[in-house]
Amino acid sequence: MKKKSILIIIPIVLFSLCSYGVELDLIKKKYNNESSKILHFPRNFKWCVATAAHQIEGGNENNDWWEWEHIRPSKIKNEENSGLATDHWNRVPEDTKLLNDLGVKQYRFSIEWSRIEPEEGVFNLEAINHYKNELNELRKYGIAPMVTLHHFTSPLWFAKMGGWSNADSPNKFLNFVKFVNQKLGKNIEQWITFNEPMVMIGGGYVTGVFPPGIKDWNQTILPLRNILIAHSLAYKELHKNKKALVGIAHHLRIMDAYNKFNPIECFMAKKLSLAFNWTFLNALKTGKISLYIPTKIEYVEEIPQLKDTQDFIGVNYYTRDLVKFNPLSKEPFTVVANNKSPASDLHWEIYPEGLYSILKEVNKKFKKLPIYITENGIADHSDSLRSNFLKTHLQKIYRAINEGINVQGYCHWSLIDNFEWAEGFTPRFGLYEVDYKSFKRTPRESALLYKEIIAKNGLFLEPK
Ligand code: GCO
Repeated sequence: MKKKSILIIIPIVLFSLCSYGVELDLIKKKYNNESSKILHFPRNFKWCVATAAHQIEGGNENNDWWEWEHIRPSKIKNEENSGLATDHWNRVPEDTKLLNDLGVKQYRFSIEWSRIEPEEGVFNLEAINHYKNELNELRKYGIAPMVTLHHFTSPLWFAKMGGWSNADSPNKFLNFVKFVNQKLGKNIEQWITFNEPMVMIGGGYVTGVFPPGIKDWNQTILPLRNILIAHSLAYKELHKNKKALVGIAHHLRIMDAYNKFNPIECFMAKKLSLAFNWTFLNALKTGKISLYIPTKIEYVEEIPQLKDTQDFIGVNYYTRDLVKFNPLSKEPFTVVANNKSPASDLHWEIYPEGLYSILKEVNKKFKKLPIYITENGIADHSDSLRSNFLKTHLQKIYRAINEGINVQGYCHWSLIDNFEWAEGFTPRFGLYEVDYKSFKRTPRESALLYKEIIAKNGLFLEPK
């Protein structure tokens, strides 16, 4: 009897250790054998890297960001502008070879709307053929595309009509999506309609660091609802292809109180997280937009066509913010970085635990949907942090997967250094360094590590 009960107890203890968050790899290490030294990811796990058109192509002169970059006094650090960026427009075969050298299974990139539709209703066949060729290059190496249709930039003609504040903006976007789907849809299975809509709305209408540079909470409502509607129209259009998977790349951040014993900071951190992280995702699940930030904004609207219009959850994860309360200052609440922790060149805290928390939260809220990490990376010009950043964040993904969370893939941001929006070219996010004079791409140590991880479909467990 005794022996039998012990045999039953051991697996229960092991499982409960896992479910109480003991890292599975610690248990694996205890039962050390050759295979347990590698954290093996699922066989069909999609190793990927991500980029965005305006940040790498160069010469995107016909969109709102190009105009924004040339406003004086400049809105961009060091008065820079995207200019030729990394000259990717002229180097697609070369850069696709870098993807193949890394061994990625998937490549997330964006199609620049202002190239495809330079004037309203005028579609550029040369531009669409350029992207058709890019898809052919990828197919040569068996790399699956994940195509982003809107990565922050809009055509100038669209911006001039009021951009996403214009009630007709969803239909304008749909015309573009229909054209791309008609020309390229049969070669693309996975789509991202919008990249980080809350960052685009926050930057464009609250902080003013993105075009159109408005600083008015009340002016966030129209763009929020129009982008959601635009997404739902695109979702329907793209699903004309039965195999299409359509989602959004959401920027999800951990928001904690600066002082965890300060109830006001805890309260506000929760409200900001709910607003920034979950408003959009919840709306695409329930059809109800519910945005509330105390003293700033309150907006609720039911739009039934939004309901259940995402096939996966795209997670862009970078860091954690801390919410500070100072009743004496004009702006009592501020969001700051945690300067007590290791951080990137942009002073973003390196916080891999946050990715695990986000994955658990997404899984709890959207159980049935697969998750793709659509961006994760670090500004690290010396490449002294990126390898450890990769390992620690992948270990958290590994743990989540081993606890039954359905993470299907990981896109590292980014393949190559690129134009980092209002920060200009200084932040270096690339696995490959770019010399902006010669446009030479040079693999960093971290690129070799990522290549090895992909080849092994897993990562080595380091002796502690
Ligand atoms: C974003 C975008 C990328 C950035 C990357 C680093 O999150 O702003 O998706 O374009 O370059 O995230 O900030």
